[in-house]
Amino acid sequence: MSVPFTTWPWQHWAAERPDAVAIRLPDQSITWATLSSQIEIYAQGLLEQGIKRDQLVAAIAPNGLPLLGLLLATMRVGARFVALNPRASAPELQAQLAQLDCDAIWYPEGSDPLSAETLAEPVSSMLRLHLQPAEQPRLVPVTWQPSRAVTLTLTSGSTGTPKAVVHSGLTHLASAAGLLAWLPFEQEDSWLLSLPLFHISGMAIVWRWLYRGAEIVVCAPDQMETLLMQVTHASLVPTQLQRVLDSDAVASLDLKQVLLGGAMIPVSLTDAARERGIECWCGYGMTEMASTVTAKRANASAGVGAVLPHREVMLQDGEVWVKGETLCLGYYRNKTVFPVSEQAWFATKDLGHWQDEELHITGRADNMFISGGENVQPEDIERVLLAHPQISQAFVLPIDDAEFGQRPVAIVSVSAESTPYREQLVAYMQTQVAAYRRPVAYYLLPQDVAGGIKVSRAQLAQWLAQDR
Ligand code: 4YB
Repeated sequence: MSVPFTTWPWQHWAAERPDAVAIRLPDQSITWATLSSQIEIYAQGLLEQGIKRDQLVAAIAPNGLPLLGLLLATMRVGARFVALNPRASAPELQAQLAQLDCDAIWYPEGSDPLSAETLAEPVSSMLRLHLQPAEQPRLVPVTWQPSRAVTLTLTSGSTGTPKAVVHSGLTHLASAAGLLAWLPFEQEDSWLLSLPLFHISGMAIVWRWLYRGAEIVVCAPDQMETLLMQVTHASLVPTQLQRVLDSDAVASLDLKQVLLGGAMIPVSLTDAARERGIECWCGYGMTEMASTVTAKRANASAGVGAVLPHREVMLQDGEVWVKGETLCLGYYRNKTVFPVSEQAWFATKDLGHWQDEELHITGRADNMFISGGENVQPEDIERVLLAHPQISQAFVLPIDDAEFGQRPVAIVSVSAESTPYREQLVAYMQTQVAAYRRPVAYYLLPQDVAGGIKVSRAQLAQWLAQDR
């Protein structure tokens, strides 16, 4: 990909279309010209507080203008930005900050995500940043160098210990360019920042906006449903779309495209959306590849589409390997960026196959377990459960068993909990899958695990072992 900008993307758009709206908020619009000058002033504010090139700035806040502004101002001074989940507990956040060895931390005035009185070293001596305009404006002596590291994004993967994935402006822009070569997103369109900036799916929205010079719509998480009615584009995980379809808001939507991803996307869901006039795109991607790798307009097939420009996909022994211009610079450890692998290819641990030039994802290699000598792939059973009209979410996990080694149990969300869902599911599964793949127990998905964008299997396993 040839680099599309010779200067910071917002400065490019401020020169090209100064009066066009860049950011829309529930009560205010900001043009590219205003945005660009504000970023200068806030970037100078960071310099005054001592932030330097290559330092790491951590932010703990829900999506909103301050968080987005800090991301842009941090990049502007040549520092690196990492957003952390504001819903994580204080000990979790402190552990992440310590592991990242951050130079500075920002969180909104009035919030106390780290529980200040329990702050311990090294976090207690990290610089506490304020989002403030410069007192004595001066030039920010950092130029746009697209291959420099700009963001870190935590991804938990299968191990549970999050890895910090480093991307440059170039890897992010290559991701945006490739998706937008297929998915129409024009300058008069608006993309809702509908997923958190601490996840690659939220970060990718920012770079599509910067790449196109279109409009981004930013709101607090509790205003999302209202603002969905005022945008042309949104990225959603399948459960979010299900919630939208179940709500009254669906009647007044003006959405042109919804990009889905992050988990298996049931065809029944995209069919139901189309019936309400919402066109869906299905994507498959991961943090290491700056979000989407394959995509397609939703259709009758359960596949995840073909490989987007600037990426490559290869299957080896049934596992998906990826590479390309969107591949991250590496993982961040001990203030150093380590390449994700020795080769150019990254092993996703996802299992897949090609069918009619389309990639199909069948599950993750590391979710497989053995029951009575037979291989059980949980996602195969989950797909059958999800085809049941009452089930909106399904997870299958192993529990230890003296006779079989391990056996599957199912954790589900059902549409009407009052009905005797267990009996129905037992009868249904008897007609659908072989005995060794039938769950030996059914549980309802606990609310505290269901929140957030992705249900963690590690957390579900812990819940099964302790709290059930
Ligand atoms: C899948 C999967 C799929 C991921 N089927 N398993 O902009 C986007 O592409 C987007 C739009 C809406 C919602 C999410 C996204 C994403 O970026 C998702 C990217 C993501 O989930 N990254 S991750 O690092 O947190 O997890 C990656 C893993 O998620 C993959 O390795 C797969 O196991 C799984 N996954 N899309 C089935 N369509």
